[in-house]
Amino acid sequence: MPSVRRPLWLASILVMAGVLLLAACGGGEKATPTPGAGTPAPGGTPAAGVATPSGGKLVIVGTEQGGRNLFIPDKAQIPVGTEITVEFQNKGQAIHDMFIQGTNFRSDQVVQGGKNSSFKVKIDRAGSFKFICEYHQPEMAGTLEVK
Ligand SMILES: [Cu+2]
Repeated sequence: MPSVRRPLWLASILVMAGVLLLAACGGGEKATPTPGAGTPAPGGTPAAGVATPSGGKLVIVGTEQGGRNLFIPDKAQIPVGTEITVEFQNKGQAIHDMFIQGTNFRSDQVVQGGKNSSFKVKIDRAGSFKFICEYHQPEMAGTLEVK
């Protein structure tokens, strides 16, 4: 009788989902970025969020926080077919760079701590592009939406 089998089937799905959820929560991959790791936290840091161009200029920061190398923010959005100046600011101590994969657009290959590197970007097709620091990939990466 299907009326007997169905609840069992449902129950096992629920158990599996529960196990998956537990596994997802238990995974230590996303260690919470706890403050106090010597991170200078300037008031105006654009924390999460998505960077968008202002006056034709898009600012992306590269830095280190809590032993990690990262872009802040790690999401940006620009209009399709429009030239944008990306100002990559290295506010960390290590060397970083910024390269938009699948394009020829990139910062200087060596951007020392405390230095900036500006470059022009114009992408004529909509899509999602990954940008990386070539020194700290895959950890240091972000996503540029062109739409
Ligand atoms: Cu880097």
